[in-house]
Amino acid sequence: MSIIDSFSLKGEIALVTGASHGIGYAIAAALADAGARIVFCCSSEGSRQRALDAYHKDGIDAAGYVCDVTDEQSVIRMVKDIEANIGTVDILVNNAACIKRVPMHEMSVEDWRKVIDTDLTGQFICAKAVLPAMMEKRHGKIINICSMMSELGRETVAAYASAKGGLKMLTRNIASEYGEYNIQCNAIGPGYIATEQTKAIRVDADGNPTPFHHFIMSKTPANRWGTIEDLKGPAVFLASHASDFVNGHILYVDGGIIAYLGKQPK
Ligand code: GCO
Repeated sequence: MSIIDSFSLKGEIALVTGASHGIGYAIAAALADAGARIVFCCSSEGSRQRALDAYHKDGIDAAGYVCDVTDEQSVIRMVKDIEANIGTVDILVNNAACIKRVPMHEMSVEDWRKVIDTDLTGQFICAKAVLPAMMEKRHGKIINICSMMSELGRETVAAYASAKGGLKMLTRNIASEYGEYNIQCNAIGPGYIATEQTKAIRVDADGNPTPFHHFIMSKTPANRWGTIEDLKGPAVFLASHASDFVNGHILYVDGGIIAYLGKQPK
């Protein structure tokens, strides 16, 4: 197989959760660009329709489902419908997530549980639903979307960081338990990416850079926020045969922030 062919996803079916916009959409578009058939799920019929329009406008023949990844029966129904009407899932990208930025001592248990359920339990449910067919086929790629918060904490994101830290270990455990079935489970750990999810900490009400923006610039060797484009190549790599011997790896796409102590004061 040529090195370029090893990155091809022709003939593969990819399920990307939370892929109506943002990082999930960008990763789905990249996998489609590499040849995969895209199936996505999102949280409402409205976002499904808007996403279908966007995918079709981008020339991507995607199928979309409304699915609550924290509801196992909803996920099982979706995966069974995909298997019956499209085919078995070769690639699962566990992207669906939420964040609630609240000082931990003020966070309600309900909000804590919502974040853990969506950002960790949902990934377990989706992986569990696609694993049997992958085991049968002795082929599968599971890509969890972790975070630099899988490694580092900061104020107000206790639930999110705990979920993303747990997702790092779920990634390693799936890799350990299912590697013998030729299933590789890895993760992408985005750094600070300019998306809707980070807008509130990036720009103030007047559209000016926040103090947090300048702080992140001082902590990121690349001296910029990442873009969703920066995540596309790593996603195709981890979804393709090019990574068949990469398993249990968290690939940080973070401009170097985790490696860096921070810019020294002049
Ligand atoms: C925050 C940010 C981060 C990033 C991303 C980093 O509040 O610190 O939202 O969590 O979104 O998850 O990997």
